[in-house]
Amino acid sequence: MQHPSLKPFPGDFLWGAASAAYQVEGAWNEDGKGPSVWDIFTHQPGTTFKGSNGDVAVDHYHRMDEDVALMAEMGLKAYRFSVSWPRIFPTGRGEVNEAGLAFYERLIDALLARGIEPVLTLYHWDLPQALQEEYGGWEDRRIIADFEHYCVTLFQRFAGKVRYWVSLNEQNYNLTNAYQLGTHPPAVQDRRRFFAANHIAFLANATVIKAFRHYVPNGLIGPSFAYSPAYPASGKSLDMLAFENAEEFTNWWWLDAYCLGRYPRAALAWLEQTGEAPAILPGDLALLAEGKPDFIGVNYYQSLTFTSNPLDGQTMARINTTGQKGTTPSSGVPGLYRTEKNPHIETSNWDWYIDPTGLRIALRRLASRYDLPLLITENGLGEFDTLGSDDRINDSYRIDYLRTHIGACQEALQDGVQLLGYCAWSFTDILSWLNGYQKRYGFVYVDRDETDAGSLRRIPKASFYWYQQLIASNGEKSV
Ligand code: BGP
Repeated sequence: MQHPSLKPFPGDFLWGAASAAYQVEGAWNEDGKGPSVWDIFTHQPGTTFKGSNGDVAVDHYHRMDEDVALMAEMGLKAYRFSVSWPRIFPTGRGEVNEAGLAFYERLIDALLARGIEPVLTLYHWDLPQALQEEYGGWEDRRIIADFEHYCVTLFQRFAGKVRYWVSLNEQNYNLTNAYQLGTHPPAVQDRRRFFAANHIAFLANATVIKAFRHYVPNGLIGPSFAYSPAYPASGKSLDMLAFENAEEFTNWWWLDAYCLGRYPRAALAWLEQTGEAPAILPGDLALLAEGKPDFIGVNYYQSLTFTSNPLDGQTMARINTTGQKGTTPSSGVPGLYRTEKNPHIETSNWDWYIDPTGLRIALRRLASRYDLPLLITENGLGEFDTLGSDDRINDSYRIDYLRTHIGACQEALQDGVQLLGYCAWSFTDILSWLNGYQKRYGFVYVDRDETDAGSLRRIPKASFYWYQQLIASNGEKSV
């Protein structure tokens, strides 16, 4: 569709930016916080880029007032952050740690005082280590009650202050790394265990959404999903079939479970034949149907292109974590699909495709299939940034990325998509889980690297001032 003209963004559009607890807070063992699986994992040699970890991160825990002041200066309308479960329940359950709740209450109050809408993520991967050790975390159904208790504690405390809630962040990406690639804790490589843990996470997600209806009747809740829309490598029928396989196994498997309360048929049939299908107990599907979201949180970074893959073909491969362009191998599932280079789309230094039209396609596919409002909970460009001798960071490549992707949002709105807002990833520079501090995403530069916590000084980049203008003009001024 080529629209002759575009309507302006809605007046209440949420112009935002995002972060996650482990990636910004630091203070990993302060004020009663218990260890998360990431605290333990990153302290083991060889697990992350140059041994980087979130012990200090960008010290947001101690610099929260300064960070919120910068958000206000920028004119943000929304700030998405996550709560660290082991800050609230150091061992996952039992006694609540009031100091943890108080930290988030101060953050929420500081945001509200400046007219910034808090968007609270309940789970951005930092599972309490105690629950991992006690019963294997997401592999045991006992986690459902513990997760519900933790979430209800937050619902009760913040119901009157927080309207937008995200349940699980990128269950698809996190559990694929945790149980297929072995690159996130607990570093397992076992597809059967992957599908089993993933099923339990769906049940936990539906359970807290059900509880949410009772405790936060005026709020809105949904999961954030890492959506890379699939493309076929060519018009050949077998590439089209591979693309259908990829869409069904890497996307609809999650989104159908969240939004329709069931698994896609062909994918489930395949997994039943390979013996990898999760155990679906009586009552599970009814629970999924009772816990459907109000919106879908969309984390969009890139599209992916697929071709066919024989039964003895390409298996899953690890992502580029160095920023050396052109080093990402093909990755796939034998008998289903494998990724293929797309020669038509340029990439970042980490080989992520820069594809704004892919975002429009993503939003339209989701809106048409699920008929739900969408909220972009992450979108941004991870790149090397250089701090100039004049203390400036001219990240024009990031501005180009954001401008074109926000343009795609405006076109998607014209296409009929109900888009509530756009949260760029990320507000400040942050710890990238597997890429250290060199892969920067922020509007605000933070002076530190992998080995040295540095001065942690905050320096707004050129993109900061660009986004400030864009917000002030409600999306009109994207010069
Ligand atoms: C998403 C995560 C974020 C963030 C982002 C960028 O998967 O939800 O937490 O890390 O991706 O990823 P990366 O840091 O690997 O570049």
